Amino acid sequence: MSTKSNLQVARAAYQPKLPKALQGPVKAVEGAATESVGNQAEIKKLFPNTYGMPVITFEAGEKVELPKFNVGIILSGGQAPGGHNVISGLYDGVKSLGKDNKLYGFLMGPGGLVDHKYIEFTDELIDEYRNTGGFDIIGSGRTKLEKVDQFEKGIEILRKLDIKALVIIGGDDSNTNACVLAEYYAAKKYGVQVLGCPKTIDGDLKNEQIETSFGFDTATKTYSELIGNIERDCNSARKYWHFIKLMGRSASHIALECALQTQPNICLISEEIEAKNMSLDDVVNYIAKIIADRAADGNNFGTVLIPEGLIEFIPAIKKLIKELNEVLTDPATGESRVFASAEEQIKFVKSNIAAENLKILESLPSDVERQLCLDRDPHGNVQVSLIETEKLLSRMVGKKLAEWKAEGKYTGKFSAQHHFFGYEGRCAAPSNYDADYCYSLGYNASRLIANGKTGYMSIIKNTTAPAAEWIAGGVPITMMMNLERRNGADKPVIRKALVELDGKPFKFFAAHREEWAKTTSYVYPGPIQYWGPTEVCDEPTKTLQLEQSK
Ligand code: FBP
Repeated sequence: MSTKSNLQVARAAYQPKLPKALQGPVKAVEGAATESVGNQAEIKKLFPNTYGMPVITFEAGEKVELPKFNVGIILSGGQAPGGHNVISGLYDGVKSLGKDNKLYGFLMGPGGLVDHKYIEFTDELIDEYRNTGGFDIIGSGRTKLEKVDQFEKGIEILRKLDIKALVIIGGDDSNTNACVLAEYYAAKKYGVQVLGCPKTIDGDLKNEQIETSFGFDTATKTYSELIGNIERDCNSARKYWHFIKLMGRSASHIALECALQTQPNICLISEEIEAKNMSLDDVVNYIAKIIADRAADGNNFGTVLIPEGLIEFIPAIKKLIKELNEVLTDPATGESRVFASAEEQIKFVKSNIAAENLKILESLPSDVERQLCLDRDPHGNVQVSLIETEKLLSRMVGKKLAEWKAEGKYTGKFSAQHHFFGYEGRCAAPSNYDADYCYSLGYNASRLIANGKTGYMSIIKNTTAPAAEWIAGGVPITMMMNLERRNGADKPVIRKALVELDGKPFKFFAAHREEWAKTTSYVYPGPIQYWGPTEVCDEPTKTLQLEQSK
């Protein structure tokens, strides 16, 4: 029996679109020297070999014969739809510059480079994975590539395989590390170029040069399909409030995009909650009020979207979490304190945190209180993502509504259902947008390599226009950097992009949310379409459309 669906077979034959400039030989057009987004003097000092380089744009050029070269690639961090297309684009690009050129893939993330675990890509292998979701062709991992001994282990295998350039596909942290590696190899004159590629469903790796991180388009379309299906069920049965948590770690881009696509009754935006200094009780009141208002119209149903990082953006809880992280770390070793029992740990926490934080902690439901005191990640931080915010909020809202009912302020019925969408979308088969965007990012990386660039990220711009008009090039990674405090020290990092409250996507949402709260204005986006009218199949995210609208 075949292990492929008919859709997979047909999709394998899809030829991703390329920007016009990448359809033939290119020449690199260089802009002016660049500066980092912050702490210019410090970043320049830390990156003497890769600071200040110009932004590159590719235009049609003359064919140049290049000596044979090999390239390596790494998938880093969480999965995002389109990773296989970056690899197939890079493979095709590298082969188009010389049929004997080779592409190697390091296995299971950056660890594969350090542990010398790799494969060589072949036509057969690449053809198996064209336009498919997932990162399974070589796997991914979260090993942080940031230490000199790792860089040195890396150069051993890069030399052995005669690799001229390494492409790291990752989010802000992985690209920060790619930049550090590029600088290290340049300083050591090792002759290996290092390039990055912007990936993450979270959508928080973006700036003036990077329009969007790949995977955001497909993941949000997948979640929006599911949310739309729930909304239709909700509007049919008219008896449940659906509380839907959406992945995205810190930033609320995913929740906002899904709200723009599906017009739910409520969507919380963590960045706004922080800016308005709202308490958990304020958030609960906000939701309960909308539920009560809809109940007054006879609508005891609705949908609430909740961003994964919400809890950490509530200022009072943020302060509490910060103190919990501190008191549970042993200052002598920098490691997590060890306790004989959970009860002892809770007792220690409660007697060592400030009174105002203790009050906040004890105001939370007891299971959340326990989780905050006990569960830590390998870095000793509270595991905020484990908190089932969707259940926490619905429980607190239910309590509030019961109080209002007792006071005669609310007469409706409240019954909740809970959902968490994250892994459902990270490996979905890429939309046409992501298939084209990722293939172009990979193909474009081969041109950056051919032009001898290092410390650059592959970029494709103008992506709300037809693909032929997309602009290909590269941006120096140092341009996106500033210093941030991490584990008690200032570190150069790529600035994470949170939802901008004065940006067009949020403003559009804010202008419509009252209407969406009161009336049932659901939009049912349906599944991703691969063939059909271009306005259906090639539509970029609402976020991008609004950001690029004049
Ligand atoms: P990346 O930033 O590495 O792409 O990962 C993002 C993400 O999908 C977040 O949305 C989520 O919080 C996290 O990864 C989950 O991580 P894990 O895969 O380790 O469970």
